[in-house]
Amino acid sequence: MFCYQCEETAKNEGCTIKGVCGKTAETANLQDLLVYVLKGISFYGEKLRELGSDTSEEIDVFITKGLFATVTNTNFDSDDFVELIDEAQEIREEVADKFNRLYKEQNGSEYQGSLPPQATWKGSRDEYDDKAFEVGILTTENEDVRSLRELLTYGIKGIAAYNDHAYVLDKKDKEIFNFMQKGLAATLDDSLSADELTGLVLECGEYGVKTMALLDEANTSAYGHPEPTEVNIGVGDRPGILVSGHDLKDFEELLEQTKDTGIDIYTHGEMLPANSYPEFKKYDHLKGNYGGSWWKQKEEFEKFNGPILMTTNCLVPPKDSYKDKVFTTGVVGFDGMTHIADRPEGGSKDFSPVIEAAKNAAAPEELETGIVHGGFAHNTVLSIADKVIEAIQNGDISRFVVMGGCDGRLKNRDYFTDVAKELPENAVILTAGCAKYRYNKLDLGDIGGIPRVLDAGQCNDSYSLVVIAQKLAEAVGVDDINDLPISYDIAWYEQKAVIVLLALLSLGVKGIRLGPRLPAFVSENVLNVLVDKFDIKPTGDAQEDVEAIMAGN
Ligand code: FS2
Ligand code: SF4
Repeated sequence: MFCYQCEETAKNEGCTIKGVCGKTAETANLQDLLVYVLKGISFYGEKLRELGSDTSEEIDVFITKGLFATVTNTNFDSDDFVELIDEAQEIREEVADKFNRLYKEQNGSEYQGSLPPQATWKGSRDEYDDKAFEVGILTTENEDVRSLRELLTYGIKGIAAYNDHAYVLDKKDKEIFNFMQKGLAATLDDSLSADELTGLVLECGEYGVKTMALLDEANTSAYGHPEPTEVNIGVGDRPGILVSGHDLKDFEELLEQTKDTGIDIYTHGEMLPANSYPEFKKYDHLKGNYGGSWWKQKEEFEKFNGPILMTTNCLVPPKDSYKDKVFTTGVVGFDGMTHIADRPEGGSKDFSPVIEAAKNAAAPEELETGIVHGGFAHNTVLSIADKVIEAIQNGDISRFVVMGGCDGRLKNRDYFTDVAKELPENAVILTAGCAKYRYNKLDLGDIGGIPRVLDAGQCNDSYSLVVIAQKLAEAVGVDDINDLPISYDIAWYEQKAVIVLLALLSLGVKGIRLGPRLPAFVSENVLNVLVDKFDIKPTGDAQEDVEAIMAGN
C-alpha cells in the first residue's frame, strides 16, 4: 500500500504498512483498484460526451458513491470494495459498449484510438489483490505530475462526498457529475502539461463552490436556515442514540422513527450543527451534542452506553468493548458492524435495529455540562450584517479569522486552540467543520451580543463563510474580498478539506495559512506554484501567527 491522502499520513510521507487511520494494506490497495476502474468509466464517459451522448444518472451516482467510500475514515471493509470493483467493471463495460456502438454508427468503423489500461483491464476476484498492488499512486513516476493528479483526485473525492449528500436530498447538477468524470479522466492523460493539470485543479475548486452551494440549498430547503441556538452538551436520564457523520436525511428519519419511544437523540462530531436547523429543533427528544470531534470516539462511544449511528466519516476502528453498538449506513463500512440498508425508492431507511439496541441501554454517562453556540451560517450572520458592519466601523471588531476545516488526533493541533486563546478580544473566529472542537468550548465571550466564535456548521458550510465574506465586501464597497479584514487559518485533515481549500483558491482568496502540516502529496514545485499564485503559507508558532494575522499578514 501507499496512501498519503490525509494529514496524518505516516512521517508526513505516506502510510506503507498500515494506515495511521487503521486502514489495512488490503483495504487500501482495493481502494486504489476501485479508483482505477472508476477512472476507466470516466474515460469512456468523456468519450461518450465527445460524441454528443452522456452517462446515465445511475452511473454518475455510482462513481460518486464509490469515490466517497474511499475518503479517509469512511469505509474499512475490504468486502465492500471487492463488490464495488465487481460492479465498477460491469458498469465500465456497459459504458464502453455504448461508446463503441455509437462511434461505429457515427464513423462507420471501429474506434482505433489509444485506450488507457484503466479502460481495458478486466479481472476476477482472485486477481484483485495482485492487480491492486500494481495500480497504486506511485505508478506515476514524475513527482509533480503525481502531485497534481492526486490533488485533483482528492478534490474530486471531496466533491463526491458533498454531492452525495445533496443527491440524497434530491438536488443534483449534471455539470458537477460530468466535471468529476472529466477530472478523473484527465489523470490518465499523459499528454497534459503541468499547467493544464493546474488549470484543472483550479476548475475543481470552482466545482467545489458549486457543489457546496448545491448542498447548502439542499439542506436549507429541506430543514430551514440554521438559527442561533444554544446547544446543550450535558445528558438526560433516558437511553440515547448517538448520531455522527454529516448525513442530515439519515438524521431526520431517525428522529421521526424515535418519536415517543422514550429514547433521546444526541449528535456527535460533525452532526452537532443539526441542532440548529428549525426542522430538527421541533423534536423534543433531540437532546443536544455529546462529546467532541471524531477522534475522541474511542473514549466517548464507550461512555455513551447506547447505540451509535455512523452516517458518514469519520469512523475510527472501534474497541471491542463497544463495537457491537456501532451501526453503519450509506457508504460507511466496517467488518462486523451492523449495516443499515439504503432506503427503498420513495421510502425511508429502517433504523429499527438501532432503536431496539437503545431500548435497554443505560442513559449516557455525563462528560460535561453547559452549552455551545451554533447556527451562524450565512442567513443568520447576514441578518445581523448592519450590526456587524457597525462593529467593524467603530473598531469593536478589528478582524475576522476563518478557522474552518478538520480536527485530528495529533497534539500539533493544539496550535488552533492556542491561536483562539491568543487572538485579541476584538477578533471574531468564523468556523465550520470539526476543527471548531479545538476552541468552541473556551469561554471567549461576545462582542455586543455577537459570539466571538461564529459556527456556520459542518465542513461543507465553509460555503457560508464565503457567502458572508462576499456580502460583507459588497456592503462595505470593497471589490476584492482580500481587502476585507479577514484572515484564513485553515486546519485540514481529509479530502473534503482539500476541496474546501481549492474552493477558496478558486474564489481568489490569498494568504491562507494551512496546517498543522502541509499535505505530503503536494510536491515542492507544486507548492511553489501555490505560494506564487496564492501566497499559501504553513501555520507556525501560534503567537507569531496571531501577531501577523492581526497586522493583516
Ligand atoms: Fe471532520 Fe471527519 Fe467534516 Fe472531515 S468528522 S475530519 O471527515 O468531513 O470535517
Ligand atoms: Fe494513512 Fe491517511 Fe491514507 Fe489512512 S487515509 S492510510 S492515515 S494517509
